[in-house]
Formats: sequence, C-alpha cells, structure tokens
Amino acid sequence: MNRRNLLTGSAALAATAVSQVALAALPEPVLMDSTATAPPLVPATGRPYNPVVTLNGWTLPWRMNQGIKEFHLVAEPVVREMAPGFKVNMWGYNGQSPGPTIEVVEGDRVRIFVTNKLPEHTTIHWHGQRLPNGMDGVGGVTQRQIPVGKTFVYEFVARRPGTFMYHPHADEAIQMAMGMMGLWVTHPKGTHPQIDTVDRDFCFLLNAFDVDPGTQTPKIMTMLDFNIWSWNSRVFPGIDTLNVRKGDKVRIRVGNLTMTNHPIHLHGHEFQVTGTDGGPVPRSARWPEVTTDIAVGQMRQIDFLADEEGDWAFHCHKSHHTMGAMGHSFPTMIGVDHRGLVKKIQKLVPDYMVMGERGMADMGEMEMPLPDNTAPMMTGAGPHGPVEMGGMFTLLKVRRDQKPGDYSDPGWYKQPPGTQAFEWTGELPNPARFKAEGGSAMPLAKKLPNIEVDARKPTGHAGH
Ligand SMILES: [Cu+2]
Repeated sequence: MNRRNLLTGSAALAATAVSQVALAALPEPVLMDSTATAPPLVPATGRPYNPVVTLNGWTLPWRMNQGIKEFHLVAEPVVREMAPGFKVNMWGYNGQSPGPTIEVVEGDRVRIFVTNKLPEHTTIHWHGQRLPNGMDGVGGVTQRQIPVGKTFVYEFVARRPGTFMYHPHADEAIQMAMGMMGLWVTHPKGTHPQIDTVDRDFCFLLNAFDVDPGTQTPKIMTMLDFNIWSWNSRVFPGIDTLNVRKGDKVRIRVGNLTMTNHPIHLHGHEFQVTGTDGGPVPRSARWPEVTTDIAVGQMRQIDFLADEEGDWAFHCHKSHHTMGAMGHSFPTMIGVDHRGLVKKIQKLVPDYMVMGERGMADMGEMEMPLPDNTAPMMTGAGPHGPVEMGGMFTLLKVRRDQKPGDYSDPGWYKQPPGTQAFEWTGELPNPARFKAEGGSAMPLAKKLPNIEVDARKPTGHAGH
C-alpha cells in the first residue's frame, strides 16, 4: 500500500464515520405555523393504520431509523391564536400549543428527542403508557430535569393501544397553565376485539387559561378560577367543526388537562364510551349516553353512528364554559328597572349601556366595545341569528353528500321545509294556574310569612 492509497483509505474511513454521525444525529424538528385542522397523516412507513384528525392541530411526522420511529419535540414559547383576533403567549411544542399528536402502532419501538428551548427546565411525562420507570418523565423522581438548551432522549415500546397524553412533570402547574401538553394515539396492531374500525377519528384536549381582558399572557398562579375554556387551545368561534358523512361511524377522543371536570355533550345522537386512557371499555360494560363527564387527568373515547343530518351542537355542558372571559363579580340585574336612571348616568358617562336587565343575550347581539386582544363573552353569527356562545363549543356537521375522506366545512345545514320550530300565531289564552299549597304531604303546623330574597352569585369566589 503506497502513501496515496493510504490517504484514500483514511478518507474512506472518515466518510464512513461521518455517515454514522449523520445517522445518529437528531431528526430535523418539524414545526407548525398554522392553527388549521391538518388532514390525517397517512403513514408512509411502518405498519398501516387509520390516522386520527386532531382538531385545530396536527400529527408529528417521524423518521424511521433501523426499525425505530424517531420523533423530535421542541419545548418552546409560542404564540397561539385562540380565535380570530385573540392571540395568547403560551409555551408549547414545535410552534403550537398543544403540541403535535404522536401516532404510533402497538408494538412500535419509539424514540423521542426532546429539546428544551424554554427559559426553565422541563421534562415530559407520557400519561397512561406502560414503559420503563426511567422513561416516565417525573422530574427529580425518575430523571433529572432537562436543563435549558439541552436535549434528552426517551425510548420505549408502545405496548398497549389507546389514547394517551403527554405533558411536563417539572414546574407542572405553571408549564401546563402555559399550554404545554399533547395527545398520543397508539393504534391497535391489526384488528382488536374491543376496538371497532371507524370512518372518522377525531381527537382534542380540553385546556384552560386565565387571561385578563386586554392582555396576552396567561396568569400562571391561578389555581381554579380560569376564564378561557378551550379545546386544543382554541375557543369558539375558533374551534373547527367536525364534518362527517351521513352514516359514518365516528370516534372522538377527548383528554382533560384542565383543573376541573367537563361534561361533554353531543346533540342529536347517542354515543357510547368505548375507551379510557386505561384502554378499551369491554363491550358488556358500555351504555348509551349523550353527555359524558371527563374528570381531570382523564381521557374518554366516544363512538357513534352519525345518522342524523344537520348542524349539531357539541359542547361542554357547564354553561359558563361556553362563554368567553367576563367580569362575573357584578350583581344580577334581571328584573331591575333602569328606566330614567340610564339618562342620568349618561350625563356623566356618555357611552354607558345597561347590561343584563333582561338577561345577557344583549351581550351576544350588541358586541359592546372590548379591550384589544379579548375574546368576546358571547359571540358568533349563525344562519338564524346570534349564536351567543364562547369557549368550549363547536358543531358536528352531518351531511349525506360529504365525500368520504373530505373534512372540509360544508357550510350551514339547509333544513327541509316544515322541519324548523315556528311561531304560533293563534290565540294565547291565559294558562290555568295550579293554586294548591306545596308540600301538602307534610303540611306545616304554622303558616310562614312570605319573604322575598335576591339570589346573587357570590363575588370573588374561587371555584367553578
Ligand atoms: Cu367545561
């Protein structure tokens, strides 16, 4: 071997070393700059599965590296548009809050690189997963926290199919109040006796923020009194509708990472809870529902047949969770007669408007001027008038002519003639009133005097 050959040889060796370095390098992080609902990510490599659709979210692409699915999550400050005209400074992953959905198949070996671009340390806990203890992501207990600027690697086999969540277990209350969370779906390998194949499979997280009107950063010391109730860090009218074809089998997976429970309610259909973050619910243990309560730290998977055409409300049944931020420490004004008083006040405050003497619907209709960057308390315009909603509210749109695989919004439902509530124009006789005393099974020994009380919501309350 002459010197020249020797040189060529070492150059070849160097080239091999370089390619091994490249192989061991981090997968390039994929970032998202849109709040639109991304189309399902059909897997290009690995075992096939029916992908989910993340409401106003997306699925993180992976790199296949010698049979291991490699993902790269970047924890970083982001600006999330929660609804048109309402942006909030959050912490999230890969450009958005929540982070991207991770989709794998039962039995997949998964390697997740987590780069910390936050101003403080973090970890990721893989809620609900079977994994080695050292991969569980509990800062201080199972690992040291990921310092600022560093990248840690998590690696485990996705052992059981289901819907899981991920979030920090380091400065947890603050990092979650800032929006750090995401969904993880492990699809079954082949057919599964307790998991039906569906035509459409949606998922989203319930989350909550405390953002003062006119500001742009959540208050992180809030424990319970949040004022922005969101699905995937979006509020009505910023939450996309769930658009399906009549006759579709539909699945919706909902994870709750807020600090209170949410009774999630669907109009026009019955569903069954077919899975939790603990796994599929045995068929013999399922029953029909139209509302399912999702407690803190729980996931509920619901399945139903979308066989009624229309625009069906789909929302949290806590009515203050379908409202935007409001000052709720003012007294109830229903029944208070302001006539005369308004003119006197307007001499002092020319823009003064009366709110609430006939209920709060005026708020939805009049859209009182708001501070900049504030989600209205009640808003939205439907085909028949103001919608008067906010927060955790959207629609399930069922159409016979929605194409398979088409997730686009078909517009408003055109009701067939004669199928809508209508005004009665006939006589309105006074109804007969029932006059008997109540509680007659055990009548009071002595008649009590009539007392009138004003019932008011207490001010400065901490809970919801
Ligand atoms: Cu709720």
